[in-house]
Amino acid sequence: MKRLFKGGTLVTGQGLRKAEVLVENEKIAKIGRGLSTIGTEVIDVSGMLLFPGFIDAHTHFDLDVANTTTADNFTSGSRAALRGGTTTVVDFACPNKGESLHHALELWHQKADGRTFCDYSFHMTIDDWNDGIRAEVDDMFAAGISSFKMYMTYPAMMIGDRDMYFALKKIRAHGGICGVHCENAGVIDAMISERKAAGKLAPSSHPLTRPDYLEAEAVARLLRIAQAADCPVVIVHLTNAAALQEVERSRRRGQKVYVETCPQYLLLDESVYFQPDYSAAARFVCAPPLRTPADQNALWRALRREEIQTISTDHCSFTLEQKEAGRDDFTRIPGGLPGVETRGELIYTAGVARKRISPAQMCRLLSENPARLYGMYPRKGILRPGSDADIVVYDPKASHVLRGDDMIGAAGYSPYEGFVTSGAVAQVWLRGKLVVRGGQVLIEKPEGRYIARGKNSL
Ligand code: DUC
Ligand code: ZN
Ligand code: ZN
Repeated sequence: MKRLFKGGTLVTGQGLRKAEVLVENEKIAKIGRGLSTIGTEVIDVSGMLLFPGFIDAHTHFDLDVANTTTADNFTSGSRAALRGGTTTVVDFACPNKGESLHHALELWHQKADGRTFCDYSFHMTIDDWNDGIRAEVDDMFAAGISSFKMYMTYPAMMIGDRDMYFALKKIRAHGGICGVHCENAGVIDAMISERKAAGKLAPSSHPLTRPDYLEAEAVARLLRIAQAADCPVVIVHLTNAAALQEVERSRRRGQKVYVETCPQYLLLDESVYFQPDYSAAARFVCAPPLRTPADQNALWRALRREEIQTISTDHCSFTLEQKEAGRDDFTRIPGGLPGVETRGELIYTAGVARKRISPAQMCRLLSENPARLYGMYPRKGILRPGSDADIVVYDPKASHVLRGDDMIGAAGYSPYEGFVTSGAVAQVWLRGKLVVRGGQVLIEKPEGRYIARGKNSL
């Protein structure tokens, strides 16, 4: 089957290019001008932008958190992702402490295989360090898992400095990469106990007990540990200006550091936690918390200067009923926001249409850089001959209002209720097949494939 996408403008990591795209079965066969239409189905994409399928390298589907399970499993989460133009997700396989990495990998395959609408892969979480896990890291690379994750907070998953150092050295020996959730666990814990003792149990205590400088402290400490281990790291979901300064300091010393941020930190601010209505505030609880408008500006500036390499979502969805668990105690609110369904339109609107970033930068942030960083390039992340034909057809002239009621993800609400988009995802093609048109997912059954990954090439 040959299809010719004609009349559109390609968005590449270098800029815009008027060209036709010939797709043959699952792959891109040719890109050029005046390509022959003989024997092809012509897809008229006049006036449209064509992005490489977006990659979301930070999702949590079907994850048990705080005695509950995320609203989205791999099926509902990946359908929502596809609808928003995301054709590949990289989720976090997460062993319980004491369990093997192999067990976690098997479990995540059980959760995802045959149930996922978009292509998918896994990072592996390391929350413990011993000879067994050290040996298993070798096996992970053999299974196409070249990226890992560690937490500096959350008692169930956090790892100490010593073990983090050993784990980073091991990952470095393979040329792998590690993402780290950076927040200072001890002081956050102390501040939480102070607020609880004072009877201050509302959602407003959430940001007050997880301040920006305690994220910056953890970033600085991680980067010194990474310096000792001589290992490149990714600061995941970076939220604020103080943390960015620590990254810049370590880059000036010559360290290789990558930064991810998320739409919620660019578009929402901490004022939402101070609403008197519990449900209105609790729906925004995530960690790290939303920050200030000044932090948002610092993140946009850093995106424009290319000090931040990727925008993922940290999609970790809970219904408002699940968020009720913290009505009498903010620490029991399951943390996380839905985001996979809206990332592309949010970043196009707030970034490209408002001229904070260029279309080429958006292409790099959502597609090319995550593909390179996580070892999927050039199969994913770029429109070029030989690549998977994952294509987002974006209509820059359309507009619609984001409504929780219209979302197909399972959270049942959107943090971006009422947001007016500039442009819209018009079509999504997954490996040469039309899977979304006009907001409708057209396929009935999950067709996502597991993507074994190689080394970072960013
Ligand atoms: N933060 C959240 O809010 N949810 C999931 C994990 C995380 O780090
Ligand atoms: Zn995290
Ligand atoms: Zn996360």
